[in-house]
Amino acid sequence: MIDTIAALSTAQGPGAIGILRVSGSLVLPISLAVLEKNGTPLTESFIQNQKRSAIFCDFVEKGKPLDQIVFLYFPAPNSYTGEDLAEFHLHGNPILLKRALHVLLEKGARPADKGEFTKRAYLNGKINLSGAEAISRLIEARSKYELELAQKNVFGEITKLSSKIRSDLISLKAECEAEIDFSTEDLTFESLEERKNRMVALKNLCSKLIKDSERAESFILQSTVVLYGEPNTGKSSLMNVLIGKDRSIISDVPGTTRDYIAEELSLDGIPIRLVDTAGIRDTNDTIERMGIERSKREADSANVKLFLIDTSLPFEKKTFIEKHKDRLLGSLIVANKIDTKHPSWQMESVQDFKEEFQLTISEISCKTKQGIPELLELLKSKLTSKDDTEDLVLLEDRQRYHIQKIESCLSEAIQLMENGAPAEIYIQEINVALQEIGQVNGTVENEEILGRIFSKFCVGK
Ligand SMILES: Nc1nc2c(ncn2[C@@H]2O[C@H](COP(=O)(O)OP(=O)(O)OP(=O)(O)O)[C@@H](O)[C@H]2O)c(=O)[nH]1
Ligand SMILES: [Mg+2]
Repeated sequence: MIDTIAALSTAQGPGAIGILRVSGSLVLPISLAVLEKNGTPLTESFIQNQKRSAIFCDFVEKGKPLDQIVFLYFPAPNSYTGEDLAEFHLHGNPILLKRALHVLLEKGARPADKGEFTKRAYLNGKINLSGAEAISRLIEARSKYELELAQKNVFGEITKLSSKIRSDLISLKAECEAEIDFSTEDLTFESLEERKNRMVALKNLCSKLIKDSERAESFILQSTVVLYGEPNTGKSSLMNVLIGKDRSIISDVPGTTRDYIAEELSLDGIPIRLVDTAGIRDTNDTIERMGIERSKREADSANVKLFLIDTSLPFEKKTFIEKHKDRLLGSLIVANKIDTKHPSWQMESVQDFKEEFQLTISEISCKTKQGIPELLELLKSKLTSKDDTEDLVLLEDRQRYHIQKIESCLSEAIQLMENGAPAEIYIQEINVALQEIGQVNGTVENEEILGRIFSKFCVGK
């Protein structure tokens, strides 16, 4: 007898439909107690005959219809959790859904804990741990980029990688065992060297995975967007417009911002660190020069650079290119002050150099806010563009921990081999690495660890 859990599986708040999900041994009796069609309770054989099909019927409380619903019954083991499971698709009114959930609880279900449906799916072998974690990430993803990484993992990227690591470790282990059990006469220097190379390759794969994943995470956690350009182009003004408050001092005196200023904000769910910098110019002022150096460093490490230009000044393409050519390639140029633009600034006349340097140019005015929504769209697409991030894989902290352990086991084994240790000795390291890789996809049985993993989920998942 498996206790029966129930929860709202769709988002809180009004919606066209809201789905209540129930899983466990009592799914069928509970469903029979609340479902009617044309005033007659549904029968068990009717539901059994319509398994995994939509049944249009009424949800009733003590004979009183609450809603017309679509009901789906998934008998074990062919369900998300691997247990008997039912979905009640009601109209998405939060009060109605709360009432209906209450009725299901009265009939014998209990409220599900966070992630309990997925935890049951894992315990019943429906999904591995990496898969479960990927689903959680998929649901919670706050940006298009994070979503893409989560999708890769839902479709088994981590499982694939860990299977490869596992099979390489197994063949290394088998080779070492053969050497221990049988004669070593046939072993040549080349075959040992070849084994070591394979260990090194596997260790490098783990290191790359960890590094890539850290990079992916830094993109997800926070991207840095730097505003840079010559003094007085309106960097601080744009900073204030984007964060919606007067953070940076604005003045018509060039060199107002003397050091970089950073603010954190969220752009449609993409967390960014926005940095206003000191205008870049030649100066004899030591403090300002230090500020410019610091600003350049910020710009170099940014994910996106917004290079501001002042269109109220005469614009001469040749001089501009000469002055800035090192920084132009792939830049996002923000042509500011178009409310008062000089006749020499024309989008048409910069078309050719736009192509040459693969520039994106956005015309804005911090004063009238013209072009700001378009700039924000551009910025968002830059931040979530795949470019050089296409191959990255995202490991959850737990997975990264195990991969790191494998990496250090392999380092140790390589070191031992290089010092002439026999296979009996370094096979220990391979054995530990094998235990670790098992944990990535899940041979985790420890209730506390599982509790920690699934508590990150939302209720109803
Ligand atoms: N007309 C007009 N003036 C602007 C616009 N944006 C900024 N300004 C003015 O340009 C001057 C310089 O603006 P800041 O934002 O301080 O420029 P900055 O690039 O931060 O300058 P530094 O900190 O000195 O490098 C100020 O007088 C602003 O009011 C705009 O869109 N239109
Ligand atoms: Mg400034």
